[in-house]
Amino acid sequence: MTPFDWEDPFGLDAQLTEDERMIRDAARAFARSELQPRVIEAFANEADAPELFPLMGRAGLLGATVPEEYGGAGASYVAYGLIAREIERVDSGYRSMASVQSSLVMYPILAYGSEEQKRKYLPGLASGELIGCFGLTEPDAGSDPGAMRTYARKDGDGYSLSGAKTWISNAPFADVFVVWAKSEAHGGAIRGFVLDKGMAGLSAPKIENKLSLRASTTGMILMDEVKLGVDALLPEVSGLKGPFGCLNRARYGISWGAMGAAEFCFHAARQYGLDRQQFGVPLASKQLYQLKLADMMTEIALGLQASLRVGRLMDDHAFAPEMISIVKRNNVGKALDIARKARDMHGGNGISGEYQVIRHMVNLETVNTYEGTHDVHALILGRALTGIPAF
Ligand code: TGC
Ligand code: FAD
Repeated sequence: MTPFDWEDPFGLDAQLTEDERMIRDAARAFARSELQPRVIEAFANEADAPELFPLMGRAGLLGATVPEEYGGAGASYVAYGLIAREIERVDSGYRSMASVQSSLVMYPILAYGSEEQKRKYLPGLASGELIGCFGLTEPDAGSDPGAMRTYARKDGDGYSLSGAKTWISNAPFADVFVVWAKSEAHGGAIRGFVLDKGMAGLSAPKIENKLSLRASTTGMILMDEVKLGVDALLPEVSGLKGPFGCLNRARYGISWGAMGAAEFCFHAARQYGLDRQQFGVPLASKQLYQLKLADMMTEIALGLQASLRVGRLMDDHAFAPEMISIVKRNNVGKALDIARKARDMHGGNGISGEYQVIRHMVNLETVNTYEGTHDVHALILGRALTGIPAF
């Protein structure tokens, strides 16, 4: 009989390719040596960390699925998910920084950009010399991005872009801004534009005092008649399917990342229960404690298998966006439950930054909201189930 491995109940490791295992191990080593030592202080101080991008780039963690000719690793979507899991095992904010760069900035340039745009931006984004952000959400258009007001007027041969985006990861220190706007020249259709830091009329103030995801910098993108040439337009996509195509990739990565955060909390709660004595015995000897651990292990094992399945389908170009809604919604919701339980199982120590479970817990509140809220993904599934859009 095969011995049971509580850290890998369904043998996920054996379902990976040699390359995927190597990438996973490199991401794990990087997360341990570069991210873990700085995260407690970074979260406490709400510190900006643009210097992490070149480090992540050198470790091959940015744009993993992008072809090598543009500076990426040409790796599988499963490998990309494994990277997200290892980074988010440390902090959801660090995973956010990397997944925005890979899925929301590099992907649209690769999938919808001109050859010139790909050559201009992708190698620098892959190495982390350039930092990217993605502007879809607006103050009055969050779950309903089709209600956006940002507008590109025709201006000579090019465009003049005005509007405000909010809650934008990486924006305050970004070099490259992928912004979605309604375009006069295209009959009001939503189009993607690539803006460069320093353009007249473009600013990106930081949103201060977040109580979640504090290790990741978030800001606004303010655009006051920013003049753009025709070469700023992403030529190959029109309509909301442009940004949604990027969100598919990022949401999928989040489904793995959230499991990484959950694994951290589960492992911490298990060890705490083995070490902590109450009533003369380890807490882990109590049935209620074991029940919670069993539930955690079960949800993580199921969630990882589901993400692996969706990743394999993405690699085969055979996925439906609804599959991604299932894994984003379920894995993040389960991770949030696990983090809350782990916080409780640590007793008073659970609220201390040193034990780290409460940081994961408050981070996962954001993860549950961004990239489509938990309820919006339920409605996407509800539409698929009934044929009736209930948004
Ligand atoms: P709807 O009518 O459903 O669709 C409009 C067009 O888009 C197409 N489409 C998709 N294409 C590809 N992938 C998908 N997942 C797609 N979903 C829809 C659709 O076929 C249609 O195409 P066409 O050619 O017919 O025009 O659009 P709707 O306006 O009814 O919206 C529905 C809804 C609510 C599901 C959608 O708006 C939604 O997903 N809202 C949530 C918004 C969201 O997720 N925002 C995320 C902002 S970015 C972010 O949070 C980054 S955090 C990053 C980090 O730090 O990690
Ligand atoms: P709302 O849409 O106002 O929703 C509020 C509540 O109403 C939620 O509970 C929601 O589920 C519910 N609700 C909404 N519509 C319905 C409905 N039809 N039926 C029932 N309930 C509904 N955006 C970007 O573009 N780029 C980024 O890089 C980015 N990074 C982010 C980083 C952070 C830290 C955060 C917090 C957000 C980020 N976002 C980003 C924005 C994020 O995607 C939005 O916050 C999210 O899409 C929800 O929009 P909203 O905040 O306007 O909430």
